[in-house]
Amino acid sequence: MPAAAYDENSIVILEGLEAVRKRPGMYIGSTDRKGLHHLVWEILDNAIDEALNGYGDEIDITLNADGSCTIKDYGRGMPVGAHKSGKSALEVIFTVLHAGGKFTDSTYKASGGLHGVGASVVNALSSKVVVQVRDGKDLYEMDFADGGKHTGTLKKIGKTRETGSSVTFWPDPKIFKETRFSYSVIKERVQEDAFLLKGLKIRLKDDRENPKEDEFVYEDGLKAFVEELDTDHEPLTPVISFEGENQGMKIQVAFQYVDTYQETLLSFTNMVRTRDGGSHETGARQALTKTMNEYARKNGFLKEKDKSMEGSDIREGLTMVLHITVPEELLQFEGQTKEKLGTPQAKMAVDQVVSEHLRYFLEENKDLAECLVRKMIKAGQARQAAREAREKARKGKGKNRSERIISGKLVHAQSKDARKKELYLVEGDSAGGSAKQGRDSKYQAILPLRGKVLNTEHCSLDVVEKNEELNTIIHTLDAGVGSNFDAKDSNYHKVIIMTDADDDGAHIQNLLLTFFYRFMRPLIEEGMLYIALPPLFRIEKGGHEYYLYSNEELEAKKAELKSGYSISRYKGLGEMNASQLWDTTMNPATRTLLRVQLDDSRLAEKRITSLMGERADLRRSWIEENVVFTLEDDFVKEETHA
Ligand code: 28G
Repeated sequence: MPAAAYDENSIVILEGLEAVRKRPGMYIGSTDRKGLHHLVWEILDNAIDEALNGYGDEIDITLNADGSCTIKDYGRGMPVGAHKSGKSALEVIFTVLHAGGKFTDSTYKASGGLHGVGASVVNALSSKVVVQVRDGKDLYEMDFADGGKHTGTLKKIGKTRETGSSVTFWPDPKIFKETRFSYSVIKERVQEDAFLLKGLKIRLKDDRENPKEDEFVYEDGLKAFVEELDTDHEPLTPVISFEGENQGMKIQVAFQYVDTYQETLLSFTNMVRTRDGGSHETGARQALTKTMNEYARKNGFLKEKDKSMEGSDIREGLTMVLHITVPEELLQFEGQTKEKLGTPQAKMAVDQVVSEHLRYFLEENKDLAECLVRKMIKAGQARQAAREAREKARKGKGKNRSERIISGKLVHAQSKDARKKELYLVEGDSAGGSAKQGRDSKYQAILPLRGKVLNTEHCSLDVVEKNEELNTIIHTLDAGVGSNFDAKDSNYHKVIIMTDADDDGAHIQNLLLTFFYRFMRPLIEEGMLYIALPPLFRIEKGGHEYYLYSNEELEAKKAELKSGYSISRYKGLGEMNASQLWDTTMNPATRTLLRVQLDDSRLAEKRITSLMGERADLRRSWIEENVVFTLEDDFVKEETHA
């Protein structure tokens, strides 16, 4: 090939990678923590693709002490032979921007075999990349530096009997706000991948300050996934699993009923989690409702005059994992984060597969089917009874409905507009007093919490209702509890937990979160639960005062003020007077609230169950971990507040 043509080519390539550096968000979504981990997913996807194609069934991921990440597969090894352009396929993979490599386009995962997409993006956003290829004979190495601006040569550096590829990359600190990989974030994803790809063994190793290792391999796939989700609950049925094909889509389902009233449905499309559900989930729910009702009628559990069972009754206690593989040409995602499957055909396809297999299963397991139907009918009756009781109680109430039930503890807000009203749950009476004086009495109500909040992890609803503290919260919101809770009915559309910024405060937060998570989950799902952030320090200089909310902020302010200041550290809310508390923590114009989010209900559930249980030592470490975790993963700042 003439030199000129080659040069022209390489200019195009450089421009390509430069484009990624100019607008990283286009390719990896963002340059924060999430974007950083996107680099891992890009390389990992390629390794998984090779395994999906049938080459190699193990993958190693290592977080190295020097801050890089290595991913190793045992596939065929990226092709090292010269391409007609003069470059090896390997070099092309790392330097040519693939057209389908845009962030929004994860469709390649469906096709299997479209290798190397994303590797060039990782190269563009890394300060260094080292690639090794093993072909069963020789060990090759090639490296890249500075976002692909420097390309080394492909060298043989040793002998090997293994085959496969490995990629080590150092995320570029000039691009990323944060370059430290999170072991737990990667672990969660990798475990999910292992569940979805039966028999694939993934080893994860942390070689940094705090070395650890995990290995995931599940011969039972989705069935094992459901078992893992349900480890802390009593099963009412075995895990039922099946798969089928419909209109070119492959559908895999596993589910089980356990002894809770919650519903857990995790769905995936082409191995990617669809957090916001979509047409495949709709199809599964539809099939379940239709088939169970059909069975109940046909077998006389529902008489002609009886109303059909509602979907929510049928799904009480259900844990289900659903995985659909959709061909590229049908694939469409919706919603802001593109985590909702839009493909209309998926609804019907899933409905048909689930209905058919479920119908068959029920016929083959009549005793079990009868137990399930009776349980579902009972759930419906309970829902109906609770609804009626609530309605009756409401009719009996005057205009100020909450006043009549609650003890003297609640400090009311004047407004009748629930959408504008906020309920502060405040640790301790003295802070409660300051909050009462400092608040906006029109919209802010105060409920001081005395003593310890009950750990509700292993509590049934009736125990919760007998607990004075929690019962007061339930009646103050007046929106029901458990499966009867309806966030729309809440007397307050913001519930704000306000505790001291210490271990005890964190503990109380956790106990309240456990309660809300288990008994009023829609409050969290609707984004109505918050945590107030009181300041940790106050600095005073020349009559000005500044409130600082973290050690970093404190250091920055100290540096700015240079000298002549005095610092006081707040140990608790009680140390602030009413006006300080208003200024720092309660004034909607200036405060910082953390909105409680279910980052991943599966994880949240497990964390609460396994760590808030009997063992005090575990509970302790959970609290410590959660303080950090809280800020990074589960919470976001309140966007705006009028
Ligand atoms: C370690 C982390 C990430 C990979 C392979 C294997 C092949 C390959 C990769 O080929 C070019 C395009 C389609 C053939 C394919 C090897 C065929 C024969 C491969 C990875 C050439 C890409 N021998 N393993 N790419 N194909 N692993 N792991 O990226 O036509 S990428």
